Amino acid sequence: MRTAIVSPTYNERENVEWFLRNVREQLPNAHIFIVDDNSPDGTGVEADRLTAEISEVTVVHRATKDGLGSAYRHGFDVARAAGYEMIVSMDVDRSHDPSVLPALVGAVNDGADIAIGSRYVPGGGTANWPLHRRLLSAWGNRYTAFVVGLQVHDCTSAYRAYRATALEAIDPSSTRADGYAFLTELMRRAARSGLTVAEVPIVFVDRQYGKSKMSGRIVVESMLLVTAWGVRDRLHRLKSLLARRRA
Ligand SMILES: Nc1nc2c(ncn2[C@@H]2O[C@H](COP(=O)(O)OP(=O)(O)OP(=O)(O)O)[C@@H](O)[C@H]2O)c(=O)[nH]1
Ligand SMILES: [Mg+2]
Repeated sequence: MRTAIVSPTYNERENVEWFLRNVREQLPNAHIFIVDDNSPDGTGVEADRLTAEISEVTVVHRATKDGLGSAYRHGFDVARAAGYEMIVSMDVDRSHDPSVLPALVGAVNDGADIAIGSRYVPGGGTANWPLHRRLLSAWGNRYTAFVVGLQVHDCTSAYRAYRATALEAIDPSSTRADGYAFLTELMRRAARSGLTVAEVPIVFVDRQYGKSKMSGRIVVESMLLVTAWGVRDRLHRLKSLLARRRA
């Protein structure tokens, strides 16, 4: 399958060259789209310079920082319009190990609609994350899976491979959330569309270079949205149950 990698960047100057070289080594034929939001540290300029040395790289420049969700939505649209049959989403900050790429892409080639790089299946985990971050992520995921009724163990991992037809069914452009909630919303839609999801174990490595864009606002956005979806789904079920009784 013709494959594209979509990777948003904001101030990843210390990471972008490492990222491009390692992804190129793992998947020699995949096209890489970097979506840069005019990083003040010059990540976009550095990525442009590297296109001369590393094949099949396109840098998509956007004028202002508009959030991770928005950058992924934009990158997915660009890759789909270019006709790629499989689209991988991946962070640039070295948290997503490029050596997992063949397994991730392999799972979609073997028939899955979506393959998730998962921290919460046997063999997966997190390296050098502080305790509060580990607990927040692990319990956030359990809470989300329970409330939204997902069978997936890691619904906030951004490291994923999608069949283009799966993205079409999910329609990411019509989502609004920005942080983890964006990733969860895509999984919720995938489940509703009956798409098959495979999980490939990953060990998530905390970033060593550059600054985290994680914030309290992102966590709150995610928890509120998940709770609202849970309540809405249950009300919906209750209503159809009552309607059936009355009939
Ligand atoms: N284009 C664009 N990329 C972004 C934006 N925010 C984050 N990114 C990129 O999205 C990826 C994930 O962002 P991170 O800052 O690592 O967020 P995180 O993974 O949730 O948190 P940490 O790993 O703790 O930093 C990285 O490649 C970032 O450079 C944004 O507003 N615009
Ligand atoms: Mg990160």
